Amino acid sequence: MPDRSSEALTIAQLIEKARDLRLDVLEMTTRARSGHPSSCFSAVEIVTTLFWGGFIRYRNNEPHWSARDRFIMSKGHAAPLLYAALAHAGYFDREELWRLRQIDSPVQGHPIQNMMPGVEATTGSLGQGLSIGLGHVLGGRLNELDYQVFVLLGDGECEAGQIWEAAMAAAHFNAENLIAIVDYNKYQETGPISREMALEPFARKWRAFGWHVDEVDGHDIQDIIEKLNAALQIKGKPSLIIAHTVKGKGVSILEADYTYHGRALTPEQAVKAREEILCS
Ligand SMILES: Cc1ncc(C[n+]2csc(CCOP(=O)(O)OP(=O)(O)O)c2C)c(N)n1
Ligand SMILES: [Mg+2]
Repeated sequence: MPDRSSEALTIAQLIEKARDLRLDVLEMTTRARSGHPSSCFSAVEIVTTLFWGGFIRYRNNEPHWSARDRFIMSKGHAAPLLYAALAHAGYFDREELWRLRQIDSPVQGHPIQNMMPGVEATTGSLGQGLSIGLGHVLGGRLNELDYQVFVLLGDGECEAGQIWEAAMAAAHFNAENLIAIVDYNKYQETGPISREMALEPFARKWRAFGWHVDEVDGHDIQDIIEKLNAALQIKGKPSLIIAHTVKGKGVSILEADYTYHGRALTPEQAVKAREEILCS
């Protein structure tokens, strides 16, 4: 199996890739006139680093390669970001992205397992992805495969009870091949996390559940690389990385107003957003 770091892009290339993914998500959701661009933008650097920082080992021509690392987009409403990453990773033609949310399109508004190559899990009903990830870890153990499982969670998603059931189980099973990353953008659908249902003291809760916990600036690719490398070294317990992010990162209109959750930009707004992304 290839060494993770051997396939990594440079930091400058990763920043460029992140910009390309943001632009594609913007284009997809603007054309579809729906979707969750702000939920994608907070996670762009995390997903970019996982795919091209040398962390996820995959074969785009063999999506079911048994030893592949698994990436579960548990916050399934960020599907456009997942599809953009998979297209850039060569799983399918980038033209497919423009079919987002069309009737009978396989590029559905939320990911459906195997409907597009590389989509590992059906998600969108929040709270399930960590359990799915743990299932993959336990399956790998049974099959004597040492792959890594990465799960991307939303912070609002962590208000769901099943997350904590999975957290407890993962620690019980010493799931050291499980790394969960929380996109801690401080907002869920209807408002600030602190108002709707506070998570703090968040890190302490996960530690109390038996996890290794680290925190990261979720838009600083170098920092993400370091924290992922540290998590890969942890033995005997699962790892959680709390990524502090900005919802809508890179587009001022989205950063400024959480009510844009689940709303695409108009074509006119998108022109300005594109300029902002290109200038960032
Ligand atoms: C079980 C469930 N309940 C409610 C929803 C509706 N919903 C979609 S996105 C969302 C907010 C999620 O917030 P967060 O996890 O913080 O994601 P963000 O968009 O901030 O990245 C909600 C409540 C859902 N998809 N699934
Ligand atoms: Mg959130």
